[in-house]
Amino acid sequence: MNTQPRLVEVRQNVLKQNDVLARSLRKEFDDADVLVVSLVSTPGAGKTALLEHTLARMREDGCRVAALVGDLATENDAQRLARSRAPVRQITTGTICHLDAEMVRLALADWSLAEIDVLFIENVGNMVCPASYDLGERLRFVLMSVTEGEDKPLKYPTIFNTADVAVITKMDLAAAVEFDLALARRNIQAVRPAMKTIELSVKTGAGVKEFRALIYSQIENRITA
Ligand SMILES: Nc1nc2c(ncn2[C@@H]2O[C@H](COP(=O)(O)OP(=O)(O)OP(=O)(O)O)[C@@H](O)[C@H]2O)c(=O)[nH]1
Ligand SMILES: [Mg+2]
Repeated sequence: MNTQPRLVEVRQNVLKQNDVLARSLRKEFDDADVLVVSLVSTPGAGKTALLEHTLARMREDGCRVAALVGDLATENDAQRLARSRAPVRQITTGTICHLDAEMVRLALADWSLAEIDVLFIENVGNMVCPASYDLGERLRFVLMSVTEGEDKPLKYPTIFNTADVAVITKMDLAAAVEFDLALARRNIQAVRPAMKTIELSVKTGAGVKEFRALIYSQIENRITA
């Protein structure tokens, strides 16, 4: 007996259901003027470190930021982000390797969107599963760190194709690991021609201003649109 077609059908239905919910979430976010920004990467590429820095700086600028953060287990990342005093909520997924739109909806159920300007969503550390799940975000960043090598875009093209901007992190370590920045850029462009790329380090602060500026430019676009 061949069960393959049925499995494929069930998976397609789950994905379709997620898309419908993500679409309605996106409308809700737009109606409430909340810019939703998601971050995807392999485990440990520096998503939380970048958010720790960004939440603190954006709050200083008077921007009302909040964050959801997904991990299989622990509240560690939420605890790190909560130090910024922004509203933060951890989503623990158990065995699931990605966030989905329903998890986002549930996590936000008792939050007032009227009190948020920018909502960050840190996905579970994984470059494969999150690529298939729309979370209703307007801006998706894919992060790759210099310590992972230059070939990640070639190995995980789907996440680069579903993201809006690529971020190369831990640039302060680039020389130590002989990271070839030109090659990494070429690999990103090979998968996704003209993809915007930012290089940064939260340790030195290089590039983090550009990251924030990109987010602010999205808010301005919404105001002038
Ligand atoms: N040298 C250096 N280390 C960094 C930088 N950014 C993050 N790190 C370190 O990398 C490690 C992982 O950083 P996290 O921010 O926890 O990474 P993450 O992507 O949130 O990890 P998961 O949530 O587990 O997927 C920590 O030890 C950070 O201090 C950076 O710019 N430079
Ligand atoms: Mg993290």
